[in-house]
Amino acid sequence: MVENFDEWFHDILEQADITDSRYPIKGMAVWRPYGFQIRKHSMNIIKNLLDKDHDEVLFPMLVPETELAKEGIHVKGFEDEVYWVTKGGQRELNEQLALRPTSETAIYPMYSLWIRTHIDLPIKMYQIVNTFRYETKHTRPLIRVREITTFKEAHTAHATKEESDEQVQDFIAMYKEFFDDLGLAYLISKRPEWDKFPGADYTMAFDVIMPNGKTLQIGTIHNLGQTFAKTFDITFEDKDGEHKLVYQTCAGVSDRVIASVIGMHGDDKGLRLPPKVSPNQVTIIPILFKKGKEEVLAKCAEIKEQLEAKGLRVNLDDRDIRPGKKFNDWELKGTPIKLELGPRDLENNITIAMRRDEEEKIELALDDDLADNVIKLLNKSSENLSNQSWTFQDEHVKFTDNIDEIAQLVEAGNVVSFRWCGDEAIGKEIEEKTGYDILGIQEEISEGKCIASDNDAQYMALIAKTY
Ligand code: PR8
Repeated sequence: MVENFDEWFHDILEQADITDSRYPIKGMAVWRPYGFQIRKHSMNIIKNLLDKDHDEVLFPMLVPETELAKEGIHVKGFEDEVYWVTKGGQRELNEQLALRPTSETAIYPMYSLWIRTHIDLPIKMYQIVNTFRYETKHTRPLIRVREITTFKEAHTAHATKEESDEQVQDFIAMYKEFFDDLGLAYLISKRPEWDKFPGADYTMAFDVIMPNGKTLQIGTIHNLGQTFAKTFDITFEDKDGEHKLVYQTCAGVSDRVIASVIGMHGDDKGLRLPPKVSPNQVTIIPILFKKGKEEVLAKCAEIKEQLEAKGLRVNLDDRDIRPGKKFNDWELKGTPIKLELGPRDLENNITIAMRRDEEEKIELALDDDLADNVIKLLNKSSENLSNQSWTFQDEHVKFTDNIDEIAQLVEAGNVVSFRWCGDEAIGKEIEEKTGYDILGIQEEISEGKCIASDNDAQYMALIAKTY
């Protein structure tokens, strides 16, 4: 799987009924029922986190060209990626309309109307929408799509720069919680100047390391400073009656999060889904013989009810096919726990539990504690997936002081950390020489020399092969 991860990833999406890429537009796939459930559960997690502190809104999908074009740096960053609506029926539109690639230019003109005085601040809103980007790099389902179907974008405005910096930290904490729930290990870095969001003062990014060693950016938080406030005239009257520009931030995560869940946890047999997002947390597989069939099925239905009463998502696979096929299907689809029940188990009043993340088979008594015991196993499974991800990451970040060693380490499937002076020209030189991307800086340091110059090092930085 590690050797041909891209192929594995492509195949598993089809085999496990996640998405179907045969839709006749490049970069746009169909969510199939099983994938849609994973999408729904993961969306609910982030939605609940956002709901604590943000108001949900919904803006139109079309943005007038005049608004999109207002913020020069921003539009430059997106101009090659915008889809345009130019006609209404047979008529050319007076003004062409952009399909939002992201919604700054849709939202901020309205913020300018809504924000009047300091009591309107902070404003914290989010929406979960589809956005469109005419990506020119190789498209891949979930990873680089032209229609992002679950773009969770949050937009905030504040009275002071300090508050906006705090907001960035709050988003980081929120995304950590989200990714922790999915058992994903992540690297956090401050993107280099040349790779920040168009129009941002600075960008903080979360990256995961996929099994083939390539990194995937799965979430970004941008401090927008006052750039958009100036462009869209977003001002407020402060306590002293003075008119001031707001400070803004925005943050976003996409379908890529699901790609990471699939990629980071999967194995040769298929998906290994974290219980929090798995469509079925438990799949019950009856082992049926002619004799005692009714009793076994009745008991399975009873177990299903017992577990559902504790809030679990349970599937009873009573399809008329061989149990072996059912086991394979659910291995492939990654149900965290399978419960097997045959006539002999029924006689012994037990069921055999199998965790997808481990080989071990566990006997559970069919008593009142069954649901609690299953929940314990689910928790262990979550924890194990998370530990495995973090261990993988720890083993795949390697430090070097020698620029000539970077290629060898990256080609062996690692992300490389190195000391850097922070100079942009030197940074670009490092990228050019190695052919990889600097993800960003992890922390400030005060020891050692830059890997590529005589300058003192300022930062510990990361470089990788990226998606
Ligand atoms: C913003 N504005 O837009 P960002 N396919 C899948 N996922 C993608 C793609 C793609 N083609 N492009 C980006 N992403 C800001 C923040 C509102 C919200 C994912 O930021 O352009 C990446 O994981 O950095 C990225 O981190 C996230 O969307 C946000 O996009």
